[in-house]
Amino acid sequence: MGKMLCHAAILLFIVQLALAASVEEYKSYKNYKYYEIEGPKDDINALVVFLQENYEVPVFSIKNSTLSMIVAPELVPIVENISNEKKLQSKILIEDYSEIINEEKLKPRNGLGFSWTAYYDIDDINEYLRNTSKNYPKCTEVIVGGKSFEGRDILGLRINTPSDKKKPVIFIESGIHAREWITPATTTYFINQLLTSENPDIKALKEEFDWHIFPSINPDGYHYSHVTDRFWRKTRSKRGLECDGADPNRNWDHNWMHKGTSSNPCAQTFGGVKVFSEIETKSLSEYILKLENLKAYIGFHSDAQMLLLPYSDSKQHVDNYDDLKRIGQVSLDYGYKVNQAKYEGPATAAEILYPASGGSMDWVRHVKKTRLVFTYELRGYNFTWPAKRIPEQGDEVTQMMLGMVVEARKLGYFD
Ligand code: 0X9
Ligand code: ZN
Repeated sequence: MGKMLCHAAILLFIVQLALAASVEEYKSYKNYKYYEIEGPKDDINALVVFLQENYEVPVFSIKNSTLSMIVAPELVPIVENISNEKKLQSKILIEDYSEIINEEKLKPRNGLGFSWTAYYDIDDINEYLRNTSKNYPKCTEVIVGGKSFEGRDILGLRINTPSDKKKPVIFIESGIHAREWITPATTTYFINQLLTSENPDIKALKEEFDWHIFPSINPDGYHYSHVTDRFWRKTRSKRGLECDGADPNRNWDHNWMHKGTSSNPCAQTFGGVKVFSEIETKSLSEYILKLENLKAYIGFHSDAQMLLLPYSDSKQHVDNYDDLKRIGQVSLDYGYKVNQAKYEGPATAAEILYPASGGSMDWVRHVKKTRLVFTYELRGYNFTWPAKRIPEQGDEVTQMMLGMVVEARKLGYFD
């Protein structure tokens, strides 16, 4: 008996150790610097390749030969040395990035329920969807778009006001990239607008379509970006000792692994071990395949401030490119009127961003043959955006959806 108890105690100790090791600490990004570096294209590219191959750079982007990135304090001497050697113009714009991250953090709930002046983790978003379906039982229902690796349901809200007619379906995919927090926030804002706005145009927008809206289709990654690493992008799938996760916007079964994607499991754009290796993309694709009368598929990302058209890995234009360009331009014009924020495009990602294969939009267009597919890259600063300014983008996106529908209808896409 004594021996058994002793074994049990040892076992308990081992389990506790394992649990302690598996709880990852919150990554504060204390003293991480935000850099902008200008110089000849080749030198800039060489710097990015060198840093990426040898160190961890959580966020970087290159626009008009300016490199923006967030780097760890211990990397500063290395970046400075290379910049001096190559005569690159480097400046630190933010000395401590943790201040930006903390500013964005959850506010206390104050018993006021869900709002659009704070960012909420996945459980709160799902609770909002469930509560909303209870508050609007006649025209809404909670829908399950699929499953996540950690066993969460991918929840969405269907808004379909009762009618004798079969309505065109519009699908909204949001939050495929975990760290793009503004996308779930504007998506729930848009849901709220559809359900509560007194504006006759928005009321018509609600009534004339069968909306399937998913604020966060990568719920594990989104949760991880709240509790552990603000700049997490991928899913949270695990493959033994390999780096966790895969990029869910490189994992769909269209031209998988062709361009703008990596076979290195630690890379931000890791395409997965095979097509649809991620349960999130596989199960959501099955949901989409079953949808009848799907007329438009909209994806929300941040923060390139662009409107992207299919296909993402080619500069070749689809047969209805001119229509998509016209519809997209009207959508952007509607959005512009709200805050005078200018978006690039509409154009293919290969033309104005970078070529990237295996994305959801391309798969929907190619496999499901949906004629209207758009990816909106919303606004932001290195994937952050002040919580108090969520309504600004929420109103912009609402008008963009209205403009898209108005012009697409004119061109006969919902007949
Ligand atoms: O790289 C991406 O997946 C998107 N940019 S982001 O900075 N939000 O990660 C661009 C998506 C373009 N569309 C597809 N690749 N389908
Ligand atoms: Zn994205």
